[in-house]
Amino acid sequence: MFKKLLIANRGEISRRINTVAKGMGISTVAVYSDADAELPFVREADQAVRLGPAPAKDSYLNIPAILEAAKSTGADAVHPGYGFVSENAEFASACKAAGITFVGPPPEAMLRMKDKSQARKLVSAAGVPVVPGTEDVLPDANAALAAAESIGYPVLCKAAGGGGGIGMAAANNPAELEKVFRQCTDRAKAAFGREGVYIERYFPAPRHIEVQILGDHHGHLIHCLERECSIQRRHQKVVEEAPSPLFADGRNAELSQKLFTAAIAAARAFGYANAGTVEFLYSDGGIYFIEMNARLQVEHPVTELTTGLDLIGWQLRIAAGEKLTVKQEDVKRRGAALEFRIYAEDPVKFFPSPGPLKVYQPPTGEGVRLDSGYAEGNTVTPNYDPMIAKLIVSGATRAEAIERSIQALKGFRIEGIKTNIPLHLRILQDPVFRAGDLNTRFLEHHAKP
Ligand code: MV4
Repeated sequence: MFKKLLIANRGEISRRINTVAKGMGISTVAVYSDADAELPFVREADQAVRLGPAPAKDSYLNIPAILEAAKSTGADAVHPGYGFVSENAEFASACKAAGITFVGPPPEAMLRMKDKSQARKLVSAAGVPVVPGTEDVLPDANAALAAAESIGYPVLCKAAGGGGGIGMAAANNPAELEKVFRQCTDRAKAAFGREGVYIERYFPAPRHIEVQILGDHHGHLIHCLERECSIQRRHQKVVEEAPSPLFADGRNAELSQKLFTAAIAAARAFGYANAGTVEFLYSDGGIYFIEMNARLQVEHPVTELTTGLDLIGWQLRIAAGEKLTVKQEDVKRRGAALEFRIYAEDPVKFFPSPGPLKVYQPPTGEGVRLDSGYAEGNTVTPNYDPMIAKLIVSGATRAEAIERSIQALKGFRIEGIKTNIPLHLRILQDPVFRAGDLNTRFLEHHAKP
């Protein structure tokens, strides 16, 4: 096992990785920017190294500074967390070249997943259902128009270099497609430096369901069931849960098996190892691969609480070359869990709300876990993502987890900044949410003040 782990991240995930690593006898190094010097993750690690000024490009995205911190402290491994350098194949390769283990998938697998059009082609060849669409990026608008005739309208134009919804645009007819194709190409070029665009059949209100994967470097690969992440706003997830209400109580068992089989086949096609997530859309009774993420996801705790697996612990053991000793048949669901992302933002207008946490008293209770990046007295700065904590609540059933969640959210005292806790309470009171009838447009129509 590693002797010293550098955690190349901040906030709640840095703290969580620190706790797990120390529990395995690994000593830890935090890295931080000037904006974060006072936060708990900095003082809780065994050592802490300043990366640079507040802007992410100077600190948490500053690859030379991170590598230097790892070398100067003698770290033998780096855990990137999520976001920042977590899906950067060049960073993973640079770690390897410096003799430091990157806790994540092989850089080659990361590169295979990066181009969304190539990823589609690769998994489709492996028998994974993908959204009907083009095999490759399209040379021009005429090629798009021709392809759309066989796919059928509406279609969605996506940037191959994109992901996470950046640069997508839908078209209902040929005239719109011509316009949207140019827009999407221009945006792809500006955002990703590459103009490749492809089209898919557009599902107007799908569910977003993803499958957790764990694989070791000895060929053993398992799935750890699914999470539903349909409750989001502008591609920012708000509430996630396991199981998906679509599959709760043994419903749609055949479809869920199809989903898990597809996820494993996709991960194998990428040559995946370590923890990863395969994302699918569900629409009209079918599941369709959209992309695979080469990182531990923000919402991994709902999987931990419902399977009993320690995902970060397995990431570290797998990265150290150990065998994944969990068999597929050992992965069983116990109960249900919901995760609420607590954002420093206005709960009605969604404006950011940085400021001092004058009062910060998290709730406790049966089945309540809080992964928080902040403590009372800290200041939330506008430099990074507005997520300050994740409240994860489990119960024997979804209904029990929902009731416990309402209690916990009502008991969460925060003064000094605005948070989206009132939004979470509105979601939990919504009859459509309670019925588990979710899709990615839920917040456009429900949980209104
Ligand atoms: C789609 C789609 C509808 N039809 N693809 C957005 C993020 C990116 N990973 C893929 N996304 C979507 N792809 C087709 N063919 C709708 C979305 C989408 C979405 C997907 C998952 C979670 C939230 C979403 C919010 C809006 C749109």
